[in-house]
Amino acid sequence: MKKFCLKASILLLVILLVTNYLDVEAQVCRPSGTIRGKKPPPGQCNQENDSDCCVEGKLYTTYTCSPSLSSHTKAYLTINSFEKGGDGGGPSECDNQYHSDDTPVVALSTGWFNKKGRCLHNITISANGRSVVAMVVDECDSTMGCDEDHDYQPPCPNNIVDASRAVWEALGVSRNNWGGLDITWSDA
Ligand SMILES: *[C@@H]1O[C@H](CO)[C@@H](O)[C@H](O)[C@H]1NC(C)=O
Ligand SMILES: CC(=O)N[C@H]1CO[C@H](CO)[C@@H](O)[C@@H]1O
Repeated sequence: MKKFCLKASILLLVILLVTNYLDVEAQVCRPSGTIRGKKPPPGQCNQENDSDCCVEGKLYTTYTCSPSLSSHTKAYLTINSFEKGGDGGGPSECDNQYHSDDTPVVALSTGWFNKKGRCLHNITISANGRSVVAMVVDECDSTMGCDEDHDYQPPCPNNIVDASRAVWEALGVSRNNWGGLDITWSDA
């Protein structure tokens, strides 16, 4: 009986070690939860430039992590206004200020924002054979959404670089294609 217990616990230990090792190896970013959409009150949720509004009852996945970084991390570029009254909501989280959309600034998904760890650091964004250096000024919150603080927009996916129009211009994207683009980025 005693011998069996020892064998069983060794086996269990091995299984735990192996699964733990595989997890670290794969650097998987799993969802952290879900949010159920609430209908924006009248006049809320600025739909300027195709911003999404939460749909009542719809489930949105949340993340505290982003995909792991490489020298050319794949991401999805979206457009945001960092100006007062724009679709970005309040001032930027890094410096509590608004920014002109004529300057190349971005918000990053929560995991990449790294608890303000990239605040006011620059990243290089590449697409279309061009690249642009942009400053990180804000978080695209992957952990929360569908509330007043987030202008009743859904939580951010975990792989977003949300950029001012200056970034879109610098990448040479024609105006009617602004809004969504596969890019790669790295720390500048
Ligand atoms: C990022 O770039 C801006 C504009 O070129 C520059 O003023 C700033 O010092 C840079 N930030 C860092 C941390 O290098
Ligand atoms: C960030 C951005 O491009 N905002 C634009 C959204 O649309 C309005 C109206 O077309 C423009 O004036 C903003 O510049």
